[in-house]
Amino acid sequence: MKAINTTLQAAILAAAFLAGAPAMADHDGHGQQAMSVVADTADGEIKKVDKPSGKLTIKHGELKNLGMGAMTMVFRVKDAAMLDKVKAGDKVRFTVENANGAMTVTAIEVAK
Ligand SMILES: [Cu+2]
Repeated sequence: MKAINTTLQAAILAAAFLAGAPAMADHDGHGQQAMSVVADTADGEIKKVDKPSGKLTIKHGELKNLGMGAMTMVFRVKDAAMLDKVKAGDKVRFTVENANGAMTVTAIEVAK
């Protein structure tokens, strides 16, 4: 029975490796993010900075991974410090994650 057990263990290890492979092949160096999180990066223009509620209104270009065309919408920000980096009228390049339906800006920088 020992040989059979070893074969079974090898098969389980192979299956575990294959199941993990797609996460390691993630794009743009976001390999550490959970597989349930979808993210994309787009250009946009800040329309409003709402510090009290920690939200940004951004007119954004297409966010293909998130299934959105160009539009103006309100995003949450992951870190309140992001609200101090931008002001209405700024052209920005930003990354959005859809974490369980909550569109959250996880990175933002003013386009030069
Ligand atoms: Cu949108």
